[in-house]
Amino acid sequence: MKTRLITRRRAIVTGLASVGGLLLTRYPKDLPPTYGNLLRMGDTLTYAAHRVLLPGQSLVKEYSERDITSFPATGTVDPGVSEKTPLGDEYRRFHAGRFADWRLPIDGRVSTPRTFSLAELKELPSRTQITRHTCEEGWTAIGQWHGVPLSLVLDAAGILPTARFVVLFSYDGWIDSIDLLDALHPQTILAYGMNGRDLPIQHGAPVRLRVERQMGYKSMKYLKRILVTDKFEDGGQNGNIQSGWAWYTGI
Ligand SMILES: Nc1nc2c(c(=O)[nH]1)N[C@H]1C(S)=C(S)[C@@H](COP(=O)(O)O)O[C@H]1N2
Ligand SMILES: [Mo]
Repeated sequence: MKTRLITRRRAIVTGLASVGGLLLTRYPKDLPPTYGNLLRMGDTLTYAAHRVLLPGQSLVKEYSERDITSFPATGTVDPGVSEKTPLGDEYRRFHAGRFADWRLPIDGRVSTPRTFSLAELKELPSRTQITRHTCEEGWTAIGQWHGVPLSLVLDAAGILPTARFVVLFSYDGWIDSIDLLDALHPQTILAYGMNGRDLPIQHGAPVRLRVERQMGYKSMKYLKRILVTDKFEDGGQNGNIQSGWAWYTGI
């Protein structure tokens, strides 16, 4: 029984490896950075399928105002209360000052590492989009998001040609990353507004990421820092994929 199980598992693994191999030979650039990690095979399949099937910058569906639904808040709903850490204290101070002192650093593989205040982000050209959010817990909701395209912020910092990933850090200690194709996607925005108002605390104030072609948990709330890298970093202990989340969850 045991041997059969192992054999069958090995057959599945070999099968999937050859799918990976096929994609590797045909689409060498279409593999996720987690490729080769057996526990992350899902990444390889969804990432490769997306990269092969979707034109690079295809847009997700956008809705109209009458489609907007109620929107639950999940995970952290206030880092100032839930995070008993120096980060939580810092967040609480920013919150008390209506985020006037909050700064978003952007560093790493950029020619001009810099920070943005909320006011500075608001001065950049903005985008408004009404999209459907899909949570891995099984609910979806439609909301309107307003903010600055991440591509403009990356441009402003002078992204270097070797850059490949954008790592996001948050005030509740989450660390996650997206690749440049998602980072430069026109609907990937740093949102500071929701449904026509300032982004509420429970939805990620003062600024959250919206990355619309992936599951909801990739849309990091409570942004603290943006790091541009030329190689994949999993974020260590606080990295989302360390806690068992797939790195790529295209929808
Ligand atoms: N920093 C941070 N980002 C986060 C979360 C979180 O707990 N902390 N939750 C994630 C999950 S699982 C989802 S579904 C969405 C929820 O966004 P919402 O609370 O605005 O509905 O944010 C994602 N981004
Ligand atoms: Mo979620």
